[in-house]
Amino acid sequence: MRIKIINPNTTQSMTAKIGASARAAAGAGTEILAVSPAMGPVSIESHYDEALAVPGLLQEIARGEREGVDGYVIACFGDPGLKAARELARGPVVGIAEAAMHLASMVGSRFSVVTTLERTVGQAWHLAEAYGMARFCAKVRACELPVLELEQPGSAARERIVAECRRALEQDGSDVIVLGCAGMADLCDAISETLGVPVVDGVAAATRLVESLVALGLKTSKRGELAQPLAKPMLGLLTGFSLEALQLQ
Ligand code: 2AL
Repeated sequence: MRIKIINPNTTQSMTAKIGASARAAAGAGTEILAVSPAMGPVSIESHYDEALAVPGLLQEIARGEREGVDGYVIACFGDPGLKAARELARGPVVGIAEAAMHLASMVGSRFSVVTTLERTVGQAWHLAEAYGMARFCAKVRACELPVLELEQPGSAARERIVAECRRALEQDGSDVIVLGCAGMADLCDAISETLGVPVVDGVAAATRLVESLVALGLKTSKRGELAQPLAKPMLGLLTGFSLEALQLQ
């Protein structure tokens, strides 16, 4: 099967890291295509960034549909554009926050999310509530770490994340850590080994979940809310986003 992992930000080094994490998680015989959109913000750490990342992300879903991709992962912890992507895709689409929170709820009693900037904490709570996961979420913690610092060799990112994870286990009453950014994917095993608790990287979690859904023949339901959007003209800068222009009708 072919699974497309879309890093909705446009930083190629992060896309390569995300692709490596997905490949390490995927089973033999699964082809992983890791991409970032042709346009959009270099990192996503505000509602504005998130909104502007979605058009490029949807172009990648549309391209995947034309190429017959079996399923998709949205590899940003805000799960931007998840429902819109499901409307375009025939196969399953899973967001990394959604995947990580669900799997974390199955391997412990309560999890703490450790994320980047304090300003993204509200969005993580919003998703936990939307997914019915808030009752498993003890706390969402931020390291006050801009996303792109995770890409800088020699930055203190890893130490700051480990320190915050330690505080989470000591103070939150949690027994599982959820990493709150796709750019933390490469740190997962080392943090788990250091702390001795399960640490869930959403990229690996979502990749395995999409594989399972595809293997089970479970596609996105096209009855009701997630049916293909109604065809209509799009004006201005968005003319290329009509279903006709995307060759989806
Ligand atoms: C993210 C993420 O996963 N990718 C990105 O650009 N921003 N999430 C976050 N909480 O900062």
